[in-house]
Amino acid sequence: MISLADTPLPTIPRSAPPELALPVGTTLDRFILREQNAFPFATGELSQLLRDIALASKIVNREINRAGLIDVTGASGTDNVQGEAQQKLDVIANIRFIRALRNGGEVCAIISEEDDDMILTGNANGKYVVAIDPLDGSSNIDVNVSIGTIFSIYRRISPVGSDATVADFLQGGRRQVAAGYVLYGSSTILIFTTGQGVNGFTLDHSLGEYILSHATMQQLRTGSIFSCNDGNMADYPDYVQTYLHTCRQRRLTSRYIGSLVADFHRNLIKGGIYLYPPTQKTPFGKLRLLYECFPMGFIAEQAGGQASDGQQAVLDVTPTELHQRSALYVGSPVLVNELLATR
Ligand code: AHM
Ligand code: MG
Repeated sequence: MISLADTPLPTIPRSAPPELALPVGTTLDRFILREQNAFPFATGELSQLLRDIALASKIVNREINRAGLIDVTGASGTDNVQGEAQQKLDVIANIRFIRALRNGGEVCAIISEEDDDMILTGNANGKYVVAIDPLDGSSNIDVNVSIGTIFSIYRRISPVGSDATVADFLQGGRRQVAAGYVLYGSSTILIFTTGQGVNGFTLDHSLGEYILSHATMQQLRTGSIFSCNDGNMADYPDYVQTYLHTCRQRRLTSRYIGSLVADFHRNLIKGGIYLYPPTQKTPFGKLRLLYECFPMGFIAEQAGGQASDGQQAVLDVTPTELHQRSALYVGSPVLVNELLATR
């Protein structure tokens, strides 16, 4: 029998800022409150917004888990703004997140992968805007493979009390105040950053609570995994093909799920590089800058990783359109730099 004396004490990572260091096992609510208290003038609105996202993700998680039972798999019969067929769960997740953010009151506008136009929430006094991919990795929904939610939060630049504008979303990746993702995998995990490092919270289903499980996450400097859609190889820029050839020569491991969240998360923990280069079909890259590349770039950099569009740090790309696409190379800094050195 294990006695309490045998149970190892919770670890506080040495790199966590002292005011934010909390032991593994802390609830998300307590963690958010502690982060908020570290900022003397914080009003609690961003904290509430993060709680709204967490709540919506629990509901989406429930829908995903029941998917096979309640006829929510398969195509919905509609297309999104990119002309891609929407899955029923894409649509359901979109509704859940928008409803949570609208009801919360802190958000004045949302852009979503599933909606052509900016959505005004009716909360003109909300100080924040949110860019979201409610359910990423659509092709995996029907086959029980990991999928995710990705979100990015900005403080609005338009006057509080007025309607939000597109410019609120086009501030640039370095102006994000928070970003994160939820991975619906073998467990459900919420990872986010507010610019104070990256922390991960695993959903304890019996409690219905997210619990701090991955404190102060650090991207391994290097690794042995490369992740890309090999079928597109012939379309990739020459330098990417050359780099991938060297990965094979070095006997690195190829792992590709086809869900950005899942591929990114694995490489964050195990060390590796994720690549989505331009292709003939998607000459500017497939991934969306505002709700895929920027949030993942912010998380990567906060964890000590690197994210590039092939020309510059992805966070330095100037956005001009809400649904703009970008190439993305992200992960362990040694591997990303090796790739960029082959240009
Ligand atoms: P989605 O937002 O429509 O799901 O598309 C984004 C996804 C990423 O999660 C994934 O990395 C990529 O598209 C997979 O694309 P492909 O099937 O072309 O490899
Ligand atoms: Mg997506």
